[in-house]
Amino acid sequence: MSSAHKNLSIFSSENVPDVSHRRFAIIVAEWNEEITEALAKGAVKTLLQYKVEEENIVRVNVPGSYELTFAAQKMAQRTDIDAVICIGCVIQGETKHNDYINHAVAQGLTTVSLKYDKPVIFGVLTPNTEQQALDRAGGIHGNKGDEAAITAVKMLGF
Ligand code: DLZ
Repeated sequence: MSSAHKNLSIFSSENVPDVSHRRFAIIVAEWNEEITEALAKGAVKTLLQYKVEEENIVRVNVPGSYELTFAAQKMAQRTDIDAVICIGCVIQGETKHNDYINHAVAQGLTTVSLKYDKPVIFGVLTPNTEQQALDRAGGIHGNKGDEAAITAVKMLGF
């Protein structure tokens, strides 16, 4: 399992459904853009690796992670989207702002997933420092965007 290796990009390829004709939405928060772009790149690369057609990946941006929930709802309600991958990075700051954002987004995405009966993936990093984020966005701990994508792929098998 990925976390056992402390490298988020290593995952089991067993029981992976055929997603070659499935359609994915990737929603990317622009806050901490260097990180979220790296995560989004990893997610797209992984979907292509699993034979998803490029034209079946719909990418949209939102200003910050807090807005992921609303955009996820818009995407999940579309009949031509099978799964939604949400990408963000909320770094702990001097205030507790991050806690409010993280909890709201986690709760919101769960609600959207259950309401529309589709996988909605929480690809949001919640590190204490920017270095921890970089380590998980193509650094020493792999790319959490890869893991978000494979999670969406696997959840379509349910
Ligand atoms: C306001 C804010 C702060 C302080 N930090 C982050 C962050 O680390 N990551 C992130 O994605 N967004 C942050 N935001 C912006 C909020 O997500 C949101 O865009 C604004 O509060 C407007 O609703």
